[in-house]
Amino acid sequence: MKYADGGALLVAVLKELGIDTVFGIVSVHNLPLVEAVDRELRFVPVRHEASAVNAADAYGRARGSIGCALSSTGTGAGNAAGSLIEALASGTSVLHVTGQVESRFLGSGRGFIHETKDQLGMLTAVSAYAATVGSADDAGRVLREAARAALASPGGPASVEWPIDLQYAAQTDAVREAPADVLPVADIADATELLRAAERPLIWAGGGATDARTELAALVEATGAGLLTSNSGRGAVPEDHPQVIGNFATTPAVRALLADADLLLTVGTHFRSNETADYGLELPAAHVQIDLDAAALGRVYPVAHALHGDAAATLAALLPHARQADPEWTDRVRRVRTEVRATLHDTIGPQAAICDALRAALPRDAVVARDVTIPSSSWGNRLLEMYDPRANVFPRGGGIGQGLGMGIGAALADPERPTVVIAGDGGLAVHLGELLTLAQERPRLTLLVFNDGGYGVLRNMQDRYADRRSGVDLTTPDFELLARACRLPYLRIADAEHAAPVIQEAVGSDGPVLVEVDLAALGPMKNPFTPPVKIPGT
Ligand SMILES: Cc1ncc(C[n+]2csc(CCOP(=O)(O)OP(=O)(O)O)c2C)c(N)n1
Ligand SMILES: [Mg+2]
Repeated sequence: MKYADGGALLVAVLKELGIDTVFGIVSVHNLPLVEAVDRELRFVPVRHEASAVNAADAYGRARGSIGCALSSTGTGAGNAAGSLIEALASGTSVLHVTGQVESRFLGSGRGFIHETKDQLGMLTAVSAYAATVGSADDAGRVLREAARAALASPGGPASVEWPIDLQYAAQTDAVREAPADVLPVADIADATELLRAAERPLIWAGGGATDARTELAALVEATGAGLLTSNSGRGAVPEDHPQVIGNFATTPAVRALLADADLLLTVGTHFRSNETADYGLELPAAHVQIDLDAAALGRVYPVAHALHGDAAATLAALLPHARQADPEWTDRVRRVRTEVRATLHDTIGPQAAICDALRAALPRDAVVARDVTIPSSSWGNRLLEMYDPRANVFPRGGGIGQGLGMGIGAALADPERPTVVIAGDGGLAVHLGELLTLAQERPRLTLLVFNDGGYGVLRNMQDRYADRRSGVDLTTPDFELLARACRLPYLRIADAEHAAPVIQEAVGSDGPVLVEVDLAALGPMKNPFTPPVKIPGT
C-alpha cells in the first residue's frame, strides 16, 4: 500500500488496532500525524504529554486493548516518561509515537530544534519496546511491531520515534501478517495432587488473572476456595461473589485464614510490597504459582510448584482436578469477606457514605479511575466493589497526578458510560491543566476532589513519626471559583448526608462535574490513614 504521508499510514494502523481517539500535544515534530488523526479519527489535545500517555493507557485499560499517545521530540518525549513508567509497571498497552530530528541529522548533536541526547536510550529505559523509524518504507512494520509488543503479555508501553522528514514523506507499507502468539500451557502434573487433597484452599489473583476470568470463576466455584486479589486482580471475579475476599490480604482475619490454609494457588501476581506488608505477609508452604513470566515464579515467595504458563489455559487444565473444600472452610471464607468489609466501612467514618453512594449510583462496568490519595488507598482500592477488571483503573506504580488523565482516557473509551475520578487536592495539582481538557472535551466524568489542603498521607506519617511537618501543607485553590473559571459545573460534599444526592446528580449528568469533598467539614476517619511502608526505628 502507498500512503500520502506518515499521518495517513498511522491512521491506517490505528484503525487496524480499533483505536478511534488519540491523545497528545501538537508540535512541529508531529504535525503530519496530529493532522491526519484529527481529520480521520478524534484527536484530544491534552495539556501535558504525561497526561496524553495516562489517557491513552486508561483508554486501553477500559477497553481491554490499546491506546495511542502522540508527543514531540525531546522535552515532549521526556514529559511522557513518567507515565510510560506507569504503563511499564502495569504491563498496560500504549502505542507512544514521538518525533525525532530530521533523519540526516540523527545523532549529529548540532542543536536541531528539540534535539536531545540519546532519545531512543531514554525511551528504551521507560518502555517495553522502543524503536526508530528508519525509512519511509518501514514505518508500517515498526508501528505494528510496537503495537504487538505492547499487546503481548506482560506487555507495556511501546515508543516509536519518527524523524520529522520521514513523517512528511510518502510511505510504502508492506503489510505482513504477524504470526499469532503461542502461549505456553504449564505442565500441571506435580501440582494436581495438592489440588486434589486441598480441604482449605485459597486462591490469589493478580493482574495476570484478569485474562482468565471464566476459568478463575469456575475454579473458585469448583473448589469453594476463598479468592484474595492484589489491587490489579480486582474484578477478575466480581467482588460481590460471596467467596471473593478481594484486596484485604494484610488484614488480621485474612492473615489468620492464610495461616490455616492447606493450599494457596497464586495466579499472575507480582506480590507488590503494598499488598504484602512489605513482603512480610506469611503465605502457606503449599504454594502453587502460575505465571506467564518465568522470572516471576518464586521471585518473592517460595513456591512448592511453579507453573510457567498462560493463566487461562493453565487454570482450565487444573479445573478437572478440583474438589470441593471442607464446607466449614467455605463458610469461614464468606464470614471473613463480610467481616473485613464491615470493619473497613466502620474505620473510614463519614467517607463510607461516599463509597456507598458511588457504588449505588454507578453502573457495574463504570470506570473508577483513582489517583494516589487516602480515599483510594483506604477504601477505593478495596471496599468500593469492582465487578470488571476494565473498570479498575489506577496507577499501579503509585505515582500521584495521573488519575485525571486516566479518567479522561477511560471516559472517552466509552462516551456513553459515566466515569468517576477519585483524586486528592495534591495529586490533582500535578496536572491541574487537564481541567481544561475536561472542560474542552466535556466527557461524562465526575471528578471527586478530596480536599485536605495538602499531601495528607505524608502529613499523617509526619504527625505520627516526626516532630514537625515538612513539605506537606499546601495552598489549594478555591475549587468553586476554579470550576467556574473552567466553565465546569461544581458541587460540594461537606457532610455525609450530601454524599448520595450529590453523587447521584453528578453521575447522572451527561458531561463533566467537579465535586469537591471538603474533608475538614466532612470530619475525620476513625484513625488517620498511613501507608504500609516501614520507617526504620518505628
Ligand atoms: C509522582 C509522585 N510524586 C510524589 C509521590 C509521593 N506522594 C504519595 S501520596 C502523596 C500525597 C498526595 O496528596 P493528595 O493527592 O492531596 O492526597 P492525600 O494524601 O492528601 O489524600 C505524595 C506527595 C508520589 N507517590 N508520586
Ligand atoms: Mg490532599
